[in-house]
Amino acid sequence: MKNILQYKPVQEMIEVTSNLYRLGWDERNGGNITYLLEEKDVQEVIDTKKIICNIPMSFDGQALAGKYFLVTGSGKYFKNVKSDPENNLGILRVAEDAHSVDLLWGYSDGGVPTSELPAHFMSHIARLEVDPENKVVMHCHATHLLAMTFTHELTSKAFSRTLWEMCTECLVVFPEGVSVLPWLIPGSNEIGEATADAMKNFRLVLWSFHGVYGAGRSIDETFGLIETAEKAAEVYTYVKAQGGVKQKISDENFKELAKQFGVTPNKDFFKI
Ligand code: 2HA
Ligand code: ZN
Repeated sequence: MKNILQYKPVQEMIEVTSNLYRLGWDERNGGNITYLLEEKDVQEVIDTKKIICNIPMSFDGQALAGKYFLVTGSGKYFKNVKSDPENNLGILRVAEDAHSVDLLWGYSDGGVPTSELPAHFMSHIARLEVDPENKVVMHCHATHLLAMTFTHELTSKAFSRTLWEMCTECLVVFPEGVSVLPWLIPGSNEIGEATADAMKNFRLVLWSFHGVYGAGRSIDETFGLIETAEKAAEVYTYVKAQGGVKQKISDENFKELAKQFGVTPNKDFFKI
């Protein structure tokens, strides 16, 4: 057996939670991450036949039955993942009954997976249908995006247009835009279903007055996606503080950009 602390997904999880904490996007127990793992890799670091405990889920995870995930713990602080990964992270396998998970490693003080497991697993199911290589779902309380949900019009179209206009790179990084959800109760199946529904068409979903969800093929890609949108929201904050927009990236510029980088902006938000 290889040392689990040398296992790349565990190392990546330590690094990204540390970065999210350092950036101030995951205070206290804020934020949660789920990372789909390859069975053969998991078998190299733990005995997958040894089940520590079985933890019920309140929704149907049939599409994920038998799949393995590295998941941040409920009530755990991202600040502490680096110094004690085995307590703050867990490796789970979705049980064959599809309504529970088997804990195979981690949560060493008797903990359980993130309270946002419904939103994460439902989002994985939605993303895997449109991108079989999707591996990561990440939630954090990115400061400027969160602030913008108090001051900006709360439609996906208006929000996406503004973010695209704040940094030239945005249209290239998230041409589909962002989906904006109204305020909903965290941890509920309702917010999970709404997030997953949005994830069929978007990799970035904003939870009004709460934070953001991102999905991607790797930790780097998902973090980079959130980071890019958050940077645009930060620029928006400065632009507002400096007295507002005096000139901007034109629709013509966007068309040239889309052509140059071979991306198709969301047709509902931008006419090419
Ligand atoms: O886990 O961020 O949305 C803490 C949260 C809930
Ligand atoms: Zn949250």
